[in-house]
Amino acid sequence: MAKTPTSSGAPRAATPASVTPVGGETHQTATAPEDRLTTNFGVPVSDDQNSLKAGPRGPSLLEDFVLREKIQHFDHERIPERIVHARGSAAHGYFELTKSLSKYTRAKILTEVGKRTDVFARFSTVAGGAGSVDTPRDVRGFAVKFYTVEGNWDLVGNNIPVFFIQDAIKFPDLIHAVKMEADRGYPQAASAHDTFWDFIGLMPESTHMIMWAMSDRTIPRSLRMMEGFGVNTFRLVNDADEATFVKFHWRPKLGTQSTCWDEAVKIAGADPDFHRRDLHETIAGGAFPEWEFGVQLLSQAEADALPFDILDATKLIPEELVPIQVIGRMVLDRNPDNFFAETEQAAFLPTNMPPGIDASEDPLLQGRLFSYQDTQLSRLGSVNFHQLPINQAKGCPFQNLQRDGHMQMQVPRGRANYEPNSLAEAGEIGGPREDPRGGFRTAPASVEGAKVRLRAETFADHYSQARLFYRSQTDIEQAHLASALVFELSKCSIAHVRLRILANLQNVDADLAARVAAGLNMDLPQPSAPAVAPRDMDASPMLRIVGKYPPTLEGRAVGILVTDGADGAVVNAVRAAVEGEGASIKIIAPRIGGVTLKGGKALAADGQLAGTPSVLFDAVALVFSAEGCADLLGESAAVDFVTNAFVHLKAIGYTPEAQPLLARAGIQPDDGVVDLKAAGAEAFPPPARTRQWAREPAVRKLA
Ligand code: HDE
Repeated sequence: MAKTPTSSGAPRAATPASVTPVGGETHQTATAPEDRLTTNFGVPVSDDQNSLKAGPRGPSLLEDFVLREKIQHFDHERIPERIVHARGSAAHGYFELTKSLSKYTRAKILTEVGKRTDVFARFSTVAGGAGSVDTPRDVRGFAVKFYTVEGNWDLVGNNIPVFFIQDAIKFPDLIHAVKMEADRGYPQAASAHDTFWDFIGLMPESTHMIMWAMSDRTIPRSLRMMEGFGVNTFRLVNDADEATFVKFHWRPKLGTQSTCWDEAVKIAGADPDFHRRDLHETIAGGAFPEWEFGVQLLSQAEADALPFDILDATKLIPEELVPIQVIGRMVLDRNPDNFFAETEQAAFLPTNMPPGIDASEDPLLQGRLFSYQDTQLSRLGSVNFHQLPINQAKGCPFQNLQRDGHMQMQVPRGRANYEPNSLAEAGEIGGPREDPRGGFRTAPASVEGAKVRLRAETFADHYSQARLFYRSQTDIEQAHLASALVFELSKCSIAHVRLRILANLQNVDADLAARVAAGLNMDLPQPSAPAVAPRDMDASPMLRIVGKYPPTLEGRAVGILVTDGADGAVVNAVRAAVEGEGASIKIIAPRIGGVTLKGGKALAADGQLAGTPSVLFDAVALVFSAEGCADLLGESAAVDFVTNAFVHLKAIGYTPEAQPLLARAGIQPDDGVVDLKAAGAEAFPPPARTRQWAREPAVRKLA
């Protein structure tokens, strides 16, 4: 039968409330003005299903402005992604000061105890594109925008306290080297390739950062479980214009926690959005991530007494030398309403500093002071990007005599767009005026010397702090670090690239170099000649993760794999024990419709086994019936579920009926494998609070 054209035309899957079926066809009734779909200029749209055609089967007409506007807007929906840190996730929240720094700064954000200031925090990977996965081995960005009453303060940091290079002029080279190789366009979001390690081998100043990058810090368990660092040295400036050097630190309440490398790789396949989902879901669920905010403060004299230069971003100040004072906290309690408008359009600028906070002469920071403002022009396309809601100064008004430009959203009033002007004397609008006392004043640091392109000699020691980091790690962490180097260098096809790294590593630690060489099955070359002989420093246990790990299940996720006929009482007991410690539970079943428990009660599933592997959890429990277990013995997803939980050093709780699956997976039970019937569900949380480090030598050959 020929289809009769109607104004609303296309068949609809469901009948919306406002649509009344008439004579077998659907017709839109009048819609209230406030609910109306309109064009961008407010013209009500009568039909959003069909374009305008010359006859029902004829060509579309150019005059269809509704179609053209919609398609044109769609065509331009993307903006250039960030050249670095393209992949990111963000949240809103607040910062609360707990201790005043009024002796050191006049910034209100650091002197008004108890005041809550809105913040927007964005976490990111560095190397991958906007659509890349969340869990590569990579440094993480940790950028916080404080909407203070004296203008925005952007603290644009990383989850690692030092950086690869000392001078901004090398940044494009570093990033070109780590990103996809120029001719082939791969690998994405990975440092394990020739060009990166070629550059690193030729830049010994990167060695300290490489120690951090190869540690488990670069495979974080969650964005909620990362430290953050301002990295560069900044200044605090008080009312008397006296300056104090400052390093900024964020410490997660849940502790710094990481994944295993094999796990991170598998998470990338199981859930490429692992970190983004985790942040969104926990905030939506009301478990708000929280960080302590701390500072290390140094006078000029204290800075001068350090054995390294605080203007060198490849160096940290050990906490044992200058303690971190905790002065506040940040809580993230609201997800963005719109990813593009907020997370994507957020523009962080290290130049956003309120009066009382100032930059140092760190040559890396100096380059950053130019770069971020500049990059927004190509990314956001207009000098008016500060007017986007996410970038606006929300804690105070912003007003000046800058005018016009692409996408001016404001309608400035009056004739005066210049300063000075005297129009106020004629009763007209004069405009805002400078404020010599309250305005931003640069710390009056003295500067002298000839203009030179030189690296300061105080920057020349490239190995002492790399050695400090490596030797401060636990045995487990040292083994992970060495193994990461072996993994990465094994992906390099050019032999001399590997050799140069081995030559440099010997200046860090002879044992580390030997372990990596053995892992590569290569002979150690001659050590490279360091510009300055490395010194031994006192170990800094604060640089570890293992041992600093808080023994808690809080904020973590436990998966319970169930089968038909499973004992619901055990499921409930595990749930109560785990949720009682602040962790979340997901029920995983062979089929998404869930299972029928012993006694006939239905239990809904949150995930299906094949799509919900154990890599997505911190610990797992197996609550099976004997028949259910027998069914799973031929299911590789079930065997992998158990094997991976075991080799990723997780606690496994099980009912005795699950034993055949444990046996099929070749599990040799240890302290982290808990019989839920014999020991009770309450025996499960203690081993689940941490990884079973003692198990590792039995499941993995580390370098
Ligand atoms: Fe960045 N960096 N960076 N960076 N950076 C950018 O700015 C740059 C550096 C960091 O979530 C870009 O808006 C130079 C150190 C974060 O939006 C760009 C140098 C640290 C983010 C840029 C550095 C960072 C960026 C790209 C060497 C840790 C993401 C998009 C002098 C303290 C912020 C943008 C967000 C982003 C330049 C080095 C952290 C190109 C030139 C060191 C967290 O402007």
